[in-house]
Amino acid sequence: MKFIKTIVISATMIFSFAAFAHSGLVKSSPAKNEMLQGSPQVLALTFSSPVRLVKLTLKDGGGNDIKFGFKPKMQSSNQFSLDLPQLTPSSYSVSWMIMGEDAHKMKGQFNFMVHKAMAKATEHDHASHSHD
Ligand SMILES: [Cu+2]
Repeated sequence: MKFIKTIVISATMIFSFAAFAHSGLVKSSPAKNEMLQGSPQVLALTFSSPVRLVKLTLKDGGGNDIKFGFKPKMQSSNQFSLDLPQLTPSSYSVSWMIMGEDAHKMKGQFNFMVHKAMAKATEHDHASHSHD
């Protein structure tokens, strides 16, 4: 009985790995947890295989939706690049949802941070805030 249980657990783990490897975000700009001096101009996402980007939202530290020109497209691609408006200093969270060619949906989320553009990067003081 114990032997059977072990097999079931192993099979579940293998299946999870397969689902994870299916298609996912491999690169972004700004990168996950990146700290920027000043507003980024674009939000760029690279996925491991062609997908449809069905949802993409950007929220500031106060939970406000930042409007930019994202519209879901019918064509699949593994790269997406969207112009951003001027972002004020805050922490931002990006949420995305993709649909693979087999209609498999996957979503994820990452954060980045915009600091005031400074003459000297060394003036940046981390005592006032934290990053996660
Ligand atoms: Cu910082």
